[in-house]
Amino acid sequence: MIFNREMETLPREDMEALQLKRLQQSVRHVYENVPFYREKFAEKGLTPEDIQSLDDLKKLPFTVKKDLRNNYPFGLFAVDQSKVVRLHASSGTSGKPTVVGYTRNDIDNWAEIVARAIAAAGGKPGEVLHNAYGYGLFTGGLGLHYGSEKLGMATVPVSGGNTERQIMLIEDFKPTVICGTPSYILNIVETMEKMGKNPQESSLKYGIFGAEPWSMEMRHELENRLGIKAVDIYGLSEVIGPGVAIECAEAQDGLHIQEDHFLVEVIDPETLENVPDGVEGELVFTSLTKEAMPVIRYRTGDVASITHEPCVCGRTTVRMSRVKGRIDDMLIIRGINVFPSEIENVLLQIEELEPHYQLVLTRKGPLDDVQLNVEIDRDVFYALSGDLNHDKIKTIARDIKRQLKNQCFIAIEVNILAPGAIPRSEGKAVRIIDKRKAASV
Ligand code: DLL
Repeated sequence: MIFNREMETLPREDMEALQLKRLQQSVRHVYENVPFYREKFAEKGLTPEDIQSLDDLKKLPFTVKKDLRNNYPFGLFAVDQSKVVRLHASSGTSGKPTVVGYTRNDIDNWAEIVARAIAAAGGKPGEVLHNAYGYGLFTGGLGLHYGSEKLGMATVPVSGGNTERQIMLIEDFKPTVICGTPSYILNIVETMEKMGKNPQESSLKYGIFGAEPWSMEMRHELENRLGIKAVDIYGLSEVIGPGVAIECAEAQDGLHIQEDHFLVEVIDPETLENVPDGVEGELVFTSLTKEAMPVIRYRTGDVASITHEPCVCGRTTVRMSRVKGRIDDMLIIRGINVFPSEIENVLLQIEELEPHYQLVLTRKGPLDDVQLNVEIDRDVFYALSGDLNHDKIKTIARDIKRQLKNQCFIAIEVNILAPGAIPRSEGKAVRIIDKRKAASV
């Protein structure tokens, strides 16, 4: 067998026994090899012997992104540098990036994790996979690449950008699976349509989309326009990269966490206490098999919930809900909390709009102000002879405001722009333009 399906269907007791054994090994590994962890454990009076059950995980300190930055570049590595065969880094908006390292075993495990994920999403050995995630320091491109090869798929390492060429390759190589950020895939679909092609006639059957939040409405949009089944893949560099969790094509209802490699918790970000199944909070992961850079209770900043309910696909692993967004990206509009993905879900239900939007944050006196930029549908735009002051435009803007009020309980200003006015994504979409800092200088 190419990959270990058995691990996805283990009875709970067996999974938990395996997790405990691996947790104890990981804790010992960091305690013995990473001064940062040894010091943090010492502050709490802990040694690896204190981890006798999975519940003891709660005794361990959290790790946050700042810890990675403070130990830049290799301070959290738990193996000698001669054992490290790959480095990745996430860009980071300011200052130094966060760096992660992998041993050969880590790369092999990661490939297996992603191979499983692609198989769960519908990929099959012998078929072609078009990989439009960016190759480079970002984990998306190479992460999907190694998994796809491991599964036995002919992998097209096309990366992001050069969209017309991608479309030619899709026509000629006839992939069944396409991978990329949902926003970039939308860009590909739109470009196909502009070129007079019918995306539904392509060979594609499955999409594996992630690396950014996307709403259910965006899923419907991509599935309908491309004639595929689209599943959500989740991961982050600090924990390994893509493949930490994946939706199955059967249910498309929550992402199966690859629990033999990652232990999940959901915490209340204020109290830092664990919350029960079904309650939203911040995802926290502990790696169970990583050698080069294990993480203990890594706070992801991502908002989701988990469930132990069985899934129709037969996998027994815990599932997480789709990620609503990062805590940092949550907008507070006159006391109401809202994530851009929730706004997206409303916008995509409105027929007269293109599925592109941006939120612009500014400061008005002491208060934050949010404006929503959206694009009018191409056909509507031409029917109105491109007149954005037309009464019909004002009616549409009012409708958007009403829907946002009804469904997200927020009141914000809406600017309707011409088709194509919002920059298209070739990787992770920029949904929030934050002008507040610039304004206060
Ligand atoms: O985005 C890894 C990845 C690549 C995942 C390809 C899926 C596909 P980073 O660049 O470190 O790694 O960014 C990780 O992206 O903490 C989330 O905030 C966000 N994210 C990743 N997947 C999803 C998803 C990769 N499916 C950060 N839904 C994470 C929502 C996601 N957000």
